[in-house]
Amino acid sequence: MKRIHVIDSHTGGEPTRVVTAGFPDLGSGSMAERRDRLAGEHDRFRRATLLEPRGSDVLVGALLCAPQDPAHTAGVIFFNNAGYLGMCGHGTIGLVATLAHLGQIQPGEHVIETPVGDVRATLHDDGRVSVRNVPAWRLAADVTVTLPTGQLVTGDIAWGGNWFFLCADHGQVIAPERVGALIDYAGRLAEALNAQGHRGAGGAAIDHIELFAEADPALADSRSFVLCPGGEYDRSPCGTGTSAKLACLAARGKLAPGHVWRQASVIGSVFEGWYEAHAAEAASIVPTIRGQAFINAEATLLINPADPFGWGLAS
Ligand code: PYC
Repeated sequence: MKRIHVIDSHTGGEPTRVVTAGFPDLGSGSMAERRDRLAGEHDRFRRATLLEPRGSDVLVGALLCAPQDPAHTAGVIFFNNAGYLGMCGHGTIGLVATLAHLGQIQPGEHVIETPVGDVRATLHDDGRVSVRNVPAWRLAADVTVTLPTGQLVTGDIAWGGNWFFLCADHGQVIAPERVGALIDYAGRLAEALNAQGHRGAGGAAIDHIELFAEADPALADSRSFVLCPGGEYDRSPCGTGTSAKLACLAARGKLAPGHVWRQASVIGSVFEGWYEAHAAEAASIVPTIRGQAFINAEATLLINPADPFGWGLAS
């Protein structure tokens, strides 16, 4: 019997399953190198942890790793039902809340290594967590995509730790009762975007779609629906998506450094975000996202070798 120890939390409604023990030893090296080893040699552990029958498509996994630099607090590899994520904002908040729950960290600043770079997470005394993310930038402005219906949608392509297409002229009502329709629509948009040759830097697939609604001043500066790779939507406002949004606002001169932007998710949970100029890269910003996670469960997952679905149902 294999045993995988996990702690579940949610950040603004979006779950994070932190794996604290039970995955294979990935050796040393950067989180990107260890992620590649996990993906190439041990992907069944991702599937067993997140997919049915013991997981669900909405779960995001976070493998807690020893950091490469012993001065850092931890390393992490994020994954979901479809594969691996570069960074994950809500997941980093969940990881920090988990480490605090375990008594492994105290309030203050903690450097966390991710496959796309180090982030600085501050655990506040009230339990909120601020994540100073990897640099974010807008790669392309006003990119037009044609949907199979003939509809033209124009938006920006930006990096916030993952690749995003961000648009507002989609004509969709962004509301929780419409998530099924929004998943379908954003999925078609993602297919069209990639089929029409739009890519992130280095030819990376743009695998997150962010549909913005009209401002809802009583709630936040903006509300959005975010489609993640794997076809599920983010219940949180998406930390990397909010970072990409801040980069686009900064590039358009619509938000000054240090000003707080309140980003709401489709279900109404809110992250605060702001940015600093990037000292070395004028086209980039350094975003910080603040939110809070709550612990839901401490569990041991069991994988019985006799169980035909023990390593997860194919998704
Ligand atoms: O918070 O960055 C995020 C995120 C990415 C995918 C799901 N959540």
